[in-house]
Amino acid sequence: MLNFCGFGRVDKNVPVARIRDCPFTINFMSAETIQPVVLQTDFPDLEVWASGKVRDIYRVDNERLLFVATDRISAFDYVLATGIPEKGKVLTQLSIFWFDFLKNVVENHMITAEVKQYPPALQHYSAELRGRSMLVTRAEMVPIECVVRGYISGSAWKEYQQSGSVCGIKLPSGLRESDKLPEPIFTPATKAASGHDENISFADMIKRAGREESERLRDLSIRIYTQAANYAAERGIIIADTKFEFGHTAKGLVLADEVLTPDSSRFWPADRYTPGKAQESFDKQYVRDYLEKVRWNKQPPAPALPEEIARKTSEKYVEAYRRLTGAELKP
Ligand code: Q0Z
Repeated sequence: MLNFCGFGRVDKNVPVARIRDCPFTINFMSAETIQPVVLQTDFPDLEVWASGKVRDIYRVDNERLLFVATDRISAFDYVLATGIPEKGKVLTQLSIFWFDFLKNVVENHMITAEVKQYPPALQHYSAELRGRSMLVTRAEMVPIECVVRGYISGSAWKEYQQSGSVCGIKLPSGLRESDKLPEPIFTPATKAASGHDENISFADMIKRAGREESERLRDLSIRIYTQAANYAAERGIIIADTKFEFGHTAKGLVLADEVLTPDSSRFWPADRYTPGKAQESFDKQYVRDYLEKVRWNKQPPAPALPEEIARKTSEKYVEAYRRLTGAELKP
């Protein structure tokens, strides 16, 4: 059983917040149901395949896995004590949107997200799984994080200031933090023992994955990013950078894991874009501002968030989903 949790480890002994429809009479005409925030999943008859800060993967059978996105949120490397309503649904449904949007460019690992089409053994979890899960084909994963950057930020900005290069790619001099790059660059990384990703050069990637595969992954990653970032820009969201994961299945090379979500990418609100400094985060800015305000020392345990911060953050995730897809989040 793999565990990718690192710092954000969720204690499996903590009681589970099961999702159960929670009826509240809103008015005389209708009884609406409120879905509780999901901090943990627990499917006792399924084997955990991998667990991350935000998502849990279960083994369904030899060929298939079940991805479940919780409402957990991480900031400054730790999972916070408070969940963000709807966040797991946004991550799942945004990935589904992008898989469809990108199907002309690349195959993907998704089988279905319709719970009714899941195997019979999963049907008694349908309430927990609806809207936030995906049945996928198990893949032989490529052990490289395929990162594409259209703007200079984060670890790339640090590397550039020290060396003028990022992952061995020489960049023009005089770039400011958050500047748009002349063209998107491919900056692969590996999962280091520390749990943090370590940037590697393309030459290093070739040593690990071979030339043909590396060139294919690089060209595909750049095409995917370019198509998605151009689309998002028309909708007021800058995708500054993003991380893709690929795997091999019977279909050949497929796009796997989550794609182009706020958790795997930097989303910036285009109308506030101001190069020369770090940018506001589309989704996590209220959370970061709050954690700075209370002067959390960034050591565990991570604090809880006030209800208003969680609610406003939830609204940002849902807004990103709406802007990018033009549709409402499904329940
Ligand atoms: C993805 C990860 C997560 C922790 C394994 N189709 C696939 N087949 C086999 N393995 C994976 C996939 Cl996507 C796979 N990860 C990354 C995701 C929680 C780690 F939700 N690990």
